[in-house]
Amino acid sequence: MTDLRTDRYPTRNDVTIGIEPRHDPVVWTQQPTGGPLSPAGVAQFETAGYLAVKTLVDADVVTDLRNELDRLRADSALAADERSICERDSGQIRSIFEVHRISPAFAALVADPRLVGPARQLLGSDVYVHQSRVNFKPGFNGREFYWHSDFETWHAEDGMPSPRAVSVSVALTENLDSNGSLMIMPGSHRWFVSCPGRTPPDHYRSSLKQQQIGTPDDASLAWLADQHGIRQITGPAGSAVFFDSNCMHGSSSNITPYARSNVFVVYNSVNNTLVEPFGATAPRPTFIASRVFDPV
Ligand code: 6CS
Ligand code: FE
Repeated sequence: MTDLRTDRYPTRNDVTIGIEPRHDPVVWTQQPTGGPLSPAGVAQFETAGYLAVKTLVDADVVTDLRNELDRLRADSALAADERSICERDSGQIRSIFEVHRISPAFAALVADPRLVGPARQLLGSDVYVHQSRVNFKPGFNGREFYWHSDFETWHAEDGMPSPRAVSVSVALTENLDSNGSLMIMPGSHRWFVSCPGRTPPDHYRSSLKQQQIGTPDDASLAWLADQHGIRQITGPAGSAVFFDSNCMHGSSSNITPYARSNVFVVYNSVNNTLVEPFGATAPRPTFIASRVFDPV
């Protein structure tokens, strides 16, 4: 069946790969002062595509979430669940998806006004949880997350129409410049980079371990890095970063003894709910991309 929709962000599937200006706003709110972020914070997010917060979550909540991490990691039934993704070589747990439906502690976190408030403010609407996950990035064996735009994947594989979604990454262990902390190209969110290749069937079974399809070509990455630079986001447990769905970001492998374990919550606007994928034959499972759009 030919897809007659106009695709405003064509990618993969033999489209001409390249870099196009973003066709949508970054900050959707009508009242920049109508929410927990200061006008300066909103402006910084708009310009850089991300906003780092030194202390978003209190130490006692971090302790609870860390204990929860240990409990989830030790749960053998969960290890066999498709929501648990193992590292390609060590077999250690790399990520657990849909933690907000698995764990009451993470369910409370996604509803915490310190996370949801800024998301509603930036997206200018009610929001629902598109995806939640813990990325463990264990010491010694935590493998990289190669450069990518989340929105490119969510558009191609989940049918997300526009980049009207924001991720919050909360550090549950210290994010150092040595243990594979998040790298972002500030300002890259204003460009949409179409990627080469075609989406294989059940792509998530490999992409969540090591993403190859949906990563930009070297020339586009080099151009973006030359234009915008690369910033490393470090901070103590409890620190966080809000970042736009279309930021070019990635993180290196962790060969230090110190795990870099973060929880990621992705809020999507209720005005941007998923349709059919724009660059894949079938939608991904709902533990990766929720198709229940009830506002938080
Ligand atoms: O495919 C996804 O939805 C996931 N993959 C990456 C590398 N980042 C976003 C998300 O966790
Ligand atoms: Fe990502």
